[in-house]
Formats: sequence, C-alpha cells, structure tokens
Amino acid sequence: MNNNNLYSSILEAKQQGKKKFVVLIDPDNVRLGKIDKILELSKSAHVDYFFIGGSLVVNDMLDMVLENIKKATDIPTILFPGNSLQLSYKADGLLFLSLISGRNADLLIGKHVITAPFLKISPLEIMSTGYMLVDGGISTTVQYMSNTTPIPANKDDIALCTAMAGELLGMKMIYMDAGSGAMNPISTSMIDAVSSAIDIPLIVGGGIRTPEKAYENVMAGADVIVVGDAIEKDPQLIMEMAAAVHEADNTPI
Ligand code: 1GP
Repeated sequence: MNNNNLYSSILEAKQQGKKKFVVLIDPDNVRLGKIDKILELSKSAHVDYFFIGGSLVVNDMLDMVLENIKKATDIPTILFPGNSLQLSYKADGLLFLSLISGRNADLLIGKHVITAPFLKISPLEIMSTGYMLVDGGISTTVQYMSNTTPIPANKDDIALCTAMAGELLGMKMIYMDAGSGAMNPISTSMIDAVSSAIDIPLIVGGGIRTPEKAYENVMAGADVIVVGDAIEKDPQLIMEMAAAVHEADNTPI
C-alpha cells in the first residue's frame, strides 16, 4: 500500500508559499568520492529531496546510490526514471512521468501500462507527473532518447496550455525541464505564465547553474527547483542554492 507523505508535503509547502530544493543524482555520473561530499553538504544545507535518475542508467549503481543515501541522511529519495527499468524499492517515491510536451505514445502511456502492475504493489509512493521538455538551446540526452520535440523556449502559451491539460487530466504535479546540462534554463516568463495557470505544484529544472537563477525561478512561481549538473561539477554550490531557494519562503511574491 502506498502512502502519500511526499506529495502531501510538497502540496502543503506550496499552499504555505514554501519552496523546495532538490538535488538530482544521476547514478551514471556518481563518483564514489564525490557522493559522500554531496550527501554531507545536502544534510547541512537542508536539501528537501533527492531525485535519482538519468536518461540511461547503464551501470548497476542505482541500488547502491540509494543505500548510500539512506545510510547517510534522512532526506527522502524520489526516483526520476529515464526509462521503465529504473525501478528500485529502496527509494521512497517515484515520479510517474508522462511526457506531455511530446507526441510519443510510448512515453505518454505505453511504458506506464507495462510498469503499472509492478508499481501498484510496490511500497513506493507514486506521483503522477506531467513532464514538459522545453528547448534549452542544445540537444539534450532526454530530447534524443525520447524522440520528441521540446516546446520552443519562447512559446509561453504552448507551455501554459500543456500544463493546464496535464492538470485537467488529473496529474498531481508538472515538471518543466530544459534537460540536464541545458545551455539556457527555462525563462522566468514561462515559469510565471505556467505557475499562474495551474494549482498543482510546479517543478523546474535543467541548466540552473547559479543561486540567483534558482531564486529568480522560485520568485517567478516555481515550487520546486531541481539542480544536478552544476552540483556534480561543484558540490559546494548546494549550500548557496538551497539557501537561495529557501530564502524565497518568506519573501512576498
Ligand atoms: C534534469 O532538471 C534536471 O532533468 C536537472 O538539470 O542537471 O541541468 O541541473 P541539470
């Protein structure tokens, strides 16, 4: 039986104007020396969640990474799977992603049909999430792997209508992503347009490299900020990024 503590905490935070900061860990890119540093810093910085996943995950590090996190911290772990093989009961929850910006039926519903029986009996908290890929200025792995066209970066209206459709279809969250390592992160104008149009939590990630950009994004209406690439390169950024996101908690928008 799945509980829904994770989603309740994200929703409650949104209702109270509190912002969440997520560190994305891609098991393919984990260097054993670095993960310990990332975990230690995440604990001191009060990181809210870890997302675990990548487009490939070609090695057998998934379970090991999850075990290491559990040993080192109480920060909840949420799978952010790039494909249906990236499942582990060692995590706390899973983003059940439907790629609503694309027109690839397999990623809209096909893979979900295959994984549903496993997820239904799993102990993971399953959170239905409308995943929207937005053009980040370079071709990203997720774009190539999903064989979909991202939403053009300047088409706020398309993003807004896509997110609305996701909400009306009953999805619990919207994740707007420019893709890992994007050259251009999602604009504040798109974040503002989308967040004003939906009532469910809005997750934003892809190419966020500075605390200033993270802060701007939450002020524009993002509820959850995800950073992976920049932190892999410089784990010390966790402290400033988390502080910037949480600073917005008490700032009137
Ligand atoms: C990617 O949104 C995440 O799916 C995070 O992106 O790795 O560029 O921070 P970065």
